[in-house]
Amino acid sequence: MRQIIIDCDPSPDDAVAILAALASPEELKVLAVTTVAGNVPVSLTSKNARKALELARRTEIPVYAGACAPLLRKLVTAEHVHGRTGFDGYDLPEPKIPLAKGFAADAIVDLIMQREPGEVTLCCLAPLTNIALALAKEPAIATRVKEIVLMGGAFSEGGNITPAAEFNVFVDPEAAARVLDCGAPITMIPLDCTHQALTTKARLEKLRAFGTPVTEAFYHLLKFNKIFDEQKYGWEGGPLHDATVIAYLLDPIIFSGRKVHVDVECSSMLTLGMTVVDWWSVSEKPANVQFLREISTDRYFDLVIERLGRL
Ligand SMILES: [Ca+2]
Repeated sequence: MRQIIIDCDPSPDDAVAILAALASPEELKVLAVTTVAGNVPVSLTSKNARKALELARRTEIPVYAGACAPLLRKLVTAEHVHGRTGFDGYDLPEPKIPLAKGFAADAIVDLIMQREPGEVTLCCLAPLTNIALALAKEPAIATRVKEIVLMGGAFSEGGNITPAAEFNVFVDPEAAARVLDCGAPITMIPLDCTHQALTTKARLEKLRAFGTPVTEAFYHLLKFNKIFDEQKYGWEGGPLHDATVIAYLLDPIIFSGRKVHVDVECSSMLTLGMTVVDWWSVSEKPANVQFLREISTDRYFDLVIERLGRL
């Protein structure tokens, strides 16, 4: 069984990832949820994470709030996609559980260092600010984690916040660069995969058919959440980005890719936050990432929908 920490900025995608993990107790043990500023400010991502845990009746899982701004830059958020609350589209009750005491990056360090090497997997669904801060406090976490699995970046798909950059990397490119350089085993799931994974009407109806409070809420949240993407891209549905990280842990065969070197552009005005993927190893730099480029979308949705239906 993998012990995981989920670092996130909930929007519904992140919440689907959290709930899919909680619905998989044979494979995953969720040690904590840590939150960061990203899709919306950290006060709201921290609230949304707790709403998701209360919906799943898993209020024993601690939620630690983390960084309210990127390492060096002003925060860029995505209310234009997710609505003002980050959770627009379905009214979940205000959370009753309090935040856990302490700062997310400290909790990440403690949870990893208190365990044996290779026990904890970091699941990163947001700008990587908390992880970079944790590495700054205790660089040894890079050699203690089993793996870092992150949703972020893009290769040939282009960007979703600028023409060149994917949102999570763009918001805190210095943090992303620090994490990619840390030496831990890293698996990266970019837009090249997630833009194939669309919440079509048939998939959302299949989710709703379970008829539980969880599936009903996420039917509406995902439906609202994907309106922007449907209009922007002209697709039938929007990408379900973040749950790919949990799906990878549960069934890695869903994905394929290769080990490559990835750098992050941190200085260009034009391509800030672009992930430069050395697919053909032209730089001969050693690989720092397992970069996943293909996804079996039906298998992905079958898995995620089945897990949410358990709750
Ligand atoms: Ca996210």
